[in-house]
Amino acid sequence: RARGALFDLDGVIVDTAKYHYLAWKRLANELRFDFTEADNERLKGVSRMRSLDILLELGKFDIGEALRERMSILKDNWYVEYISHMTQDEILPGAREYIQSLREQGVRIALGSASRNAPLILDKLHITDLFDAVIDGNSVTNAKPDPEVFLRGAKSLGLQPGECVVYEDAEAGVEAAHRAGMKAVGIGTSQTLPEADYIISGLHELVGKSVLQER
Ligand code: G16
Ligand code: MG
Repeated sequence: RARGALFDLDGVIVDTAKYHYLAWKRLANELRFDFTEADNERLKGVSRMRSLDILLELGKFDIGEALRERMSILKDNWYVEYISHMTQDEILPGAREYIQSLREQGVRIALGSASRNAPLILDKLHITDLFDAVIDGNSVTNAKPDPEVFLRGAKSLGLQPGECVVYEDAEAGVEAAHRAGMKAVGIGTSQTLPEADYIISGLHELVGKSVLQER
């Protein structure tokens, strides 16, 4: 039986990808090239600087470290402006109910996100209190698929990795979970997440079900 549940943020609890997309597109347009929603798929679950590198590669830009740093700050400022208008209504269906039900069953809950803006997003959604621990891009050195974020999550909850289950929408996150020695519930399809141990289309599917069924 799982004693800990580790949740990714973007794509699992909230769809922040649309705001990342708007901000990255704005940066691309400033640099005079287009950035499509299909391109944006490649950035899901990927760290901020790695995302910038992918974007610059698409625009065929080869620029130095100092300018890359400035561009990432520019993008982040726009992104933070977009998400500062977010409301509780943007929590994905079932996410709050499901996490709440796990808590009531005594399961410990942690966030395991690549985003440095995770605390702000949790605050905007009024769900900070649902988490016993928050591990995000501010405290993690090695991005997914490195298992660091989930190993730290388990540790913060006082649990062994094998006692935790991960909820992820990105392939890199599923890989990170496996490398941490955890089972991964994939939010997506068997096409997008072929390695996941269990596939659901969203957390709403699990509301009212026992955690036993996920392992
Ligand atoms: C999220 C998004 C990524 C984003 C990353 C870093 O990851 O999926 O697209 O690049 O966080 O975000 P920030 O620029 O806010 O630090 P996750 O792990 O929550 O899916
Ligand atoms: Mg994600």
